[in-house]
Amino acid sequence: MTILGRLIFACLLLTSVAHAHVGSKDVYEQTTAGPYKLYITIRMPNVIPGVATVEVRSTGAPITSLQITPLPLTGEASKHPPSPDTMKPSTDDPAFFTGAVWIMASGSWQIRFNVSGGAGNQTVAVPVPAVAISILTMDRSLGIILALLGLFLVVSMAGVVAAAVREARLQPGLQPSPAQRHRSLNAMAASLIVMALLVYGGATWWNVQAASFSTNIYRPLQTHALLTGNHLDLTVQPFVAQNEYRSRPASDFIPDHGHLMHLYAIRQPGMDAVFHLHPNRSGSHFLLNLPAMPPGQYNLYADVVHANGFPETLVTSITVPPGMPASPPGPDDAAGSASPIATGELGNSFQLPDRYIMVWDPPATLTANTAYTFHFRLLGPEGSPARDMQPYMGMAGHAAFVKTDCTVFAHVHPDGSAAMAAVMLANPAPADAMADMPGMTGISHPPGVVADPNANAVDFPYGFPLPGRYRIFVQMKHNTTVETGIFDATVR
Ligand SMILES: [Cu+2]
Repeated sequence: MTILGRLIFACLLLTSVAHAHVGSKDVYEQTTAGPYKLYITIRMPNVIPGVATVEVRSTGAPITSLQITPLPLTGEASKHPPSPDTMKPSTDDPAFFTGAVWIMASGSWQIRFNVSGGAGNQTVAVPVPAVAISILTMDRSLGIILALLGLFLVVSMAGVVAAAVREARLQPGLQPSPAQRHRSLNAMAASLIVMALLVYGGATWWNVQAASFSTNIYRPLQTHALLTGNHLDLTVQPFVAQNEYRSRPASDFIPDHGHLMHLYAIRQPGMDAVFHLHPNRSGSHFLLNLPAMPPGQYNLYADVVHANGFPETLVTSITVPPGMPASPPGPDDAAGSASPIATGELGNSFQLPDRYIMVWDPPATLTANTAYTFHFRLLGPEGSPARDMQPYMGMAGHAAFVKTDCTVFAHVHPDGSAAMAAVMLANPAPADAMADMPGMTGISHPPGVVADPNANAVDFPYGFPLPGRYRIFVQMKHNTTVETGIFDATVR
């Protein structure tokens, strides 16, 4: 298969591995708690129950003690936190803390941080979706060793039973009679049958447990796309589990930075056209009249957040035919284009259609599973910093990190990779802090809002989950224009 063919093939298979985001389970958050500034990395386990490891870098007021508590994000259990665990400061760097917490059940969780220092005590919470994404399998050689040891146990047990029946009541020095030998053979056969039944029962129990665990493996809600003319109809199917707690409806979504759904459409395989759109809900359908789009196959990544703060990225695809009719884009919709990934890496300075320039100041090296702050700036046509900046959907910028084989998709904000709606559930704002932002009625003022027209730079905390090639789509707004800068990254 050619590289192109393999890419298309991988992209068509992508729905099998997914998460809140796709293939990007760790949570990176940059948060402030009073005078304290924390860069938090939460590495979620692949299996539930499992251990989440937590790292915190403190850059604000000095911290003397940092405690962490895992608890459900919503519901009665969220009001009764267990006793907290204390994070350990690093011996070489007292501003770097590590810790670990057990996540006991799947669902919408938060990790609460109790921060203490000279500037008093503060609390801040980071939402974490807890899902099993793999089954731990036994190493083959370990399995063979254990099977041989098990066989040895069964055979020795039969030997012990046979010897006991044959010789337990025999006087020293005497030989067992033929009748005793006969009885001992019968006893050995009977004990082998009993143990075979025990082993069989154990294996059946194990298989039932393993089958029930495999149904716990997370899959995003099934989503089907139907394109008629330029009318897109996304049908979202609820996930119904025997255990009601694990069910996920398709009708309980809450607005996340002003919209029930944030839909990224990325043309395949070149990733050379991207659209950030906002369909409207009608029952279990999301509807949208598409703007002008170049023809081709598009992967759709739709971010939604359930009422309990559990975020999901729904994945499907559409084929846009040549000459598709076009509707005017919505006020928050944005589009961008670049040369296809196969034609080589884009530079760190991206020329926008209105002659503005978006610049990426990349870290010196990029390695997988490392927490970074991604820094972007918007320059005017003369190359000086843009002076007409506006918040885009309440924030200084929005970024999507997408692996070129489609196995990773993460929609990240200046606060981090957690869904903004879940962050707000985890950190309810006091009533007087409510801001009346257009389209965000009833939602507390999101952190990270830019009100300064000269603030032409944005930071995104994030870490790539896997080595490979990625395309980064960054959106910033100036005046009434939403700009989409596109950059390439190779991660080792
Ligand atoms: Cu966003």
